[in-house]
Parts: sequence; C-alpha cells; structure tokens
Amino acid sequence: EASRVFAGVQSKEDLEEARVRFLGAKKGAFREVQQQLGKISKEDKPQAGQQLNKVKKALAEALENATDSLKEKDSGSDSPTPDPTLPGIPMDLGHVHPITQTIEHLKEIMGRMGFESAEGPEVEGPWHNFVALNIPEDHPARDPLDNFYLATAGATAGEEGSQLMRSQTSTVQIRVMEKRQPPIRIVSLGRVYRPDAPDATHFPMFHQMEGLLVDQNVTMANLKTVLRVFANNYLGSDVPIRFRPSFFPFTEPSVEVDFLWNDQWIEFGGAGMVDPAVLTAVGYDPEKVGGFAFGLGVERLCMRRHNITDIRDLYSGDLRFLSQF
Ligand code: FA5
Repeated sequence: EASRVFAGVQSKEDLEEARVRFLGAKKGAFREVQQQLGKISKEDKPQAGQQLNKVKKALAEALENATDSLKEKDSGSDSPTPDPTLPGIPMDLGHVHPITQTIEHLKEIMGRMGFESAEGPEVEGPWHNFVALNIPEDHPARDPLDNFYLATAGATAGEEGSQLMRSQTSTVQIRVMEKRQPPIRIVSLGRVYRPDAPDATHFPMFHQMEGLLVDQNVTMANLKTVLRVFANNYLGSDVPIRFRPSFFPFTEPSVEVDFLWNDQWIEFGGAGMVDPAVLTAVGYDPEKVGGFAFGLGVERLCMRRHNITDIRDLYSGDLRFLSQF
C-alpha cells in the first residue's frame, strides 16, 4: 500500500502526509509493525527481522523516488520552454578606433607613394624635440608652460637632461636621419602632447603625420605634388588646397597647409624645405642633399573626411559616436 501511495503523490503536502502515515517515528505504520517484533517466537525472529529490513529499505526508496519526481515536476513548471525560433541576441563586438583606422589609411596612401612608416618614442629629450630641429634655447616653443615636461631628477625643464612628452612628430625626422643615409622617404604617425585647452579643434593629446623626403634635387614643387596627391586620395580630388608663407625653425622656406572646409580655409599643418641647419645637425652635407618635410594634424584630417565637427567626440569614449565608424 505504501508503495502505491508514494507513487501516486501529487504535491509536497501529499508526500509529507504519506511519510508520516507510513514512516512516522511514533505512529507510522512501519513503526507499529516493528513493535510487534517483540511478540514473535525466538525461532521466527531472525527471519521476521530480515523481512522487516527489506520492507524498510523498500519504503525509503519509495519515499526518495516520490521526492525526486516531485522536484522534477516543480522545475519543469518554473522554467519556460526554450523557443528555438527566437532570433539570437547579437554580441557587442568592439572595433578599431576611428583615429587608428585613419592612421592605417594614411599610411596606406603614403605607402603607395613610396613613403615607409617610421616610429619614434613619445618621451623625448630637448635634442630631438628642439635642438636638432634648429629651435634655439630662448625660443618660446621650449617654454615649460607650452610643453609637458617630466619631473626628471636633477634636470631643469628645457635643458639637456630633461625629458618631455614630444610636442611634434618632427622628432622622428631627426631620429631617422641620424640612423640612415639619403635617399629617405618616410612618414611617421603618432601621438604628440601640448598643454592646449580643449575646444572643437584642439586637444592636449593629438596625432600628427610627419613626412620627410631627403634626396638630391628636391624642390618645393615635389612637396606640393606629394601633398596634392595625398589630398586627392584622402580628402577627394576636388579639395582646394592652399599654401601660406609661414615660419618654422626647421624648414626654409616654410608654409602652412590649408584645406577648404565648409567654405573656410582651415589649417591642417605645416611644411617646408628642410633647413640646412637641420641637415648639418644630423651630419648630412646640405650642399649635396636637400629635402622637404611636412606635419599634418591627423584628427583634423579624420574630421574633415568624416564631417566630424568636434575633436572632443573622438576622445569621449562615447559608443554612440564611436560605433558609427
Ligand atoms: C608643427 O607641429 C610642425 N612640426 C609641422 C611641420 C612639420 C612643419 C614639418 C614643417 C615641417 P604646428 O604646431 O602648426 O606645426 O602643428 C601642425 C598641425 O597639428 C596643426 O596644423 C593642427 O592640424 C595640428 N594641431 C596642433 N595643435 C593641435 C591640438 N592641440 N589639437 C589637435 N590638433 C592640433
């Protein structure tokens, strides 16, 4: 009877009732049978004891089975049936930052014109950031207030032995020329740092694309052609470009490079013919070789191409903005 009742329970309450009825410690049916063992004759006792043990085991099993099948029923009713026809939930995959994408694109365009990619460190000394670039000791560009100098033990900011976050990628021109002999044709794309207050077109950390070509018989016309071809490829063939006379200590003559953007001339960088003083500083003979160099703001190029109006969006980390690229 117990087996039948246990097998038929439908709820926890039923089960508990059955347990008390058959296995209850005080008044359970099994307990009652067990108590009668005392009345059985000596000869019959061993056999009756064995029988009783068998029954006890069977009851325990029936209880366990009933408990298990109730549990199964419970969990079955709680969890919904999986629906294999529902669309999946797409995973959020990260992707390459628009500035990194821009850098790769710029390298690729310049690579097609034969410019190899070169790199230099972001922490520099005054020699590579200023001295070799013909920027004299008293030049305002070396002012501690216009640069991120590192707190270097025993060194005065701006003087030999001090260190700063490079303020321009022109440092890489020097590093390449120190190591190699002309002909040289490189671009260097990397981060530079200046304590500029952030606004729509300025950020304290930004990127520049430096270009350097050193060879025999290099002219300003070569510089203009390279920048023209570059603009055609990256910004579009109809982009108006303007060269304005300017001054940089490391180029002579120097120009500022502007592109028209929404009917306005916007400065994208500087350029010019490498100053003989720079060629001399790296051990070249300015009578034998000459070259041109340029440095363009990578963020501004990226912004013009993608019609981004505020440089700060690029560094906001806002996925609503970034995921558009
Ligand atoms: C230079 O840094 C020169 N080294 C460029 C150069 C290289 C001239 C080789 C001649 C030969 P300039 O300080 O003007 O020049 O900066 C170049 C460009 O960097 C600017 O035109 C602008 O596009 C970008 N730039 C400058 N400051 C910031 C800033 N705070 N945030 C974003 N872009 C900037």
